[in-house]
Amino acid sequence: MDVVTVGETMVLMTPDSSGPMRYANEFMRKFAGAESNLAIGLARLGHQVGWISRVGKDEFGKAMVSFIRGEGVDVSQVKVDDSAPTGLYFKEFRRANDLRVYYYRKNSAASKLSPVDLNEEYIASAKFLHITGITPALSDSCYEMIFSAIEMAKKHSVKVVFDPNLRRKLWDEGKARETFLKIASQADIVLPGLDEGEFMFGEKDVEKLGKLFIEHGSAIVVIKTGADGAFYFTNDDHRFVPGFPVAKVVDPVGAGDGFAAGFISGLLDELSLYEAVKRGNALGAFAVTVNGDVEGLPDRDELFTFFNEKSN
Ligand code: KDG
Repeated sequence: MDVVTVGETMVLMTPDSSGPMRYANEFMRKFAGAESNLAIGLARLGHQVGWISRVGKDEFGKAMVSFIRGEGVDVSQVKVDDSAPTGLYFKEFRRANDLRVYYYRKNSAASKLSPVDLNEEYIASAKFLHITGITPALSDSCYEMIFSAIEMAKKHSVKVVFDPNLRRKLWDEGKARETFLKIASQADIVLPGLDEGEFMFGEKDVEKLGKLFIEHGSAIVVIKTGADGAFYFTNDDHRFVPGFPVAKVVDPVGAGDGFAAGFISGLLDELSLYEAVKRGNALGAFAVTVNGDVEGLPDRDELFTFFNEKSN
């Protein structure tokens, strides 16, 4: 296994029309979750990825697992729970630059994830463990599970990648900050947006922020600044890597997961940090061009064609 990730995926309902959702009568049904988005992005690029989760014993759970398996992700560690439903969320395109999400995920099957759902050998078989700051917000058992997963990874020298994915609707602010700082101090690689970095350390200046993350314990931190690009920092190096402008952003949700998939793919292919961040930026740009979190993510051929076109 190249990468193992763990977290909740939900049924995603998107109205066919924009505007207030109360007037919507028709919806598209998709699946989305930061961790499975990352897994799908990596699988499309040919990497071996496993997703650990729980789904309800219901039609949505069955369809979700088929979809993620169909994308080439290993789902052998997904458990089916007959006492809780698969989570659901709605994405409302209210008006330009006003996208809202509504969760129906409380007490979902995935919120019952706990340390017993982790198979230590499975985690040990990976090069990277990917986690997000969404999962510890879902329940006490999810919180515990995340720290057990980190502990298992560290025990077997599996590198921990932390993508904060701050979802304010799920958190008490103080608890979120404390949890993110605790995870960041244990992670090898942290991938915050600039706003998330500011949330964690109360610092807006990107150079100072990069330094704070490194002092806090990470070997690599990549601070994303949206379409502009991203800055990477290590103990002895830092650089800005420009992004790829997109003519029309159709759906910004999932851009960060695309970035994480591209960046980790670059590390797996042993690219330089600069090139790995560039691949992350490219996948972020692909993700936003299509409605849905993962539908726009490229396979290897599409990605290389994109880079060739950009260099001509
Ligand atoms: O990164 C996008 C995902 O975060 C989103 O589609 C759903 O996982 C999700 C969440 O919890 O918000």
